[in-house]
Amino acid sequence: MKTVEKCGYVAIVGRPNVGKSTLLNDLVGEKVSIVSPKPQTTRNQILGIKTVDNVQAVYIDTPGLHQAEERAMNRYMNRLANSVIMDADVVVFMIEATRWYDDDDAVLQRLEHSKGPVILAINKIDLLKDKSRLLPLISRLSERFKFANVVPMSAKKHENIAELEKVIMGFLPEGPHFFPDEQVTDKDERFQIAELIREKLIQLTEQEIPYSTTVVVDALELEGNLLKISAIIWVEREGQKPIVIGKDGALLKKIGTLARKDIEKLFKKKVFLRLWVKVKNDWTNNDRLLQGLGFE
Ligand SMILES: Nc1nc2c(ncn2[C@@H]2O[C@H](COP(=O)(O)OP(=O)(O)O)[C@@H](O)[C@H]2O)c(=O)[nH]1
Ligand SMILES: [Mg+2]
Repeated sequence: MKTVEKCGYVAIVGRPNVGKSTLLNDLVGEKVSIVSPKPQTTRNQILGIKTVDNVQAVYIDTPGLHQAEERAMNRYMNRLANSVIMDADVVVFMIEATRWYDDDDAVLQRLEHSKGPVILAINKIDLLKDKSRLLPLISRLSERFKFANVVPMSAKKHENIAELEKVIMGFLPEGPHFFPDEQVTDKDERFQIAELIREKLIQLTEQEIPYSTTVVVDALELEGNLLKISAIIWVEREGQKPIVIGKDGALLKKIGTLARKDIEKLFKKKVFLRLWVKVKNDWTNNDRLLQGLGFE
């Protein structure tokens, strides 16, 4: 007898910085979504695919929902997160065990629009000294929404992830797999490379720089086992250029070295990486330019 195939979309939603991308990477076992302590690291919708025997979960890592909508970039990210909540077969609503913000409330309110079951994932329990504090939190939130299940966990410390995965898999509908069983993400090489560079950029710069830069791979060539890459870091203003480059090019060099190591690890190839810094005026506030850079 043939076993029944199951497959479905699982939206991971929550405010910025709660740990969504960390969870996605942990679930699929590869760095498909970049991570940093700064909010708004994830800008695009990224799929992480995990197939276990006859069951395929297609996780959707969304840019965090947040309230400030002035910039075209933020509006775009909120729209994305909204439609994902409505369309997913299962929603994982992620919060932090130790904090509650207005942005968490904003996401909670949108859960009413979900068509599938919503699982409450309480992340970062490694930071919670007194675990008994979880109980009042769970009962307070359960009064506000009928969660299908509640799973306290730590994405970073890999605690209770298997339990969360089991719960999710149990809710997936019957149906054929959407992707080949060995595939782990929907993004192509250029995107993954640009993201790894952007991760280092975000981690190594301060203030507005992480939010006002984007990265585009403009050349990619494989020569034997050597991957030759040329990428452009776009900044918003002329004055940001020397900041990204650093004294005697030191910062740009560091970004390049760290990114190269991650790219080598991901593709299991030797990498030659050249980085350029260029100015594109006010790209985060320009809808047409965003489209040109692949934010559709
Ligand atoms: N202590 C702790 N930190 C975590 C945990 N999960 C994620 N983080 C950290 O929280 C920050 C934001 O994570 P990220 O996955 O980028 O959040 P996102 O904005 O929701 O995608 C990063 O510095 C992570 O290392 C966790 O379980 N425990
Ligand atoms: Mg993220």
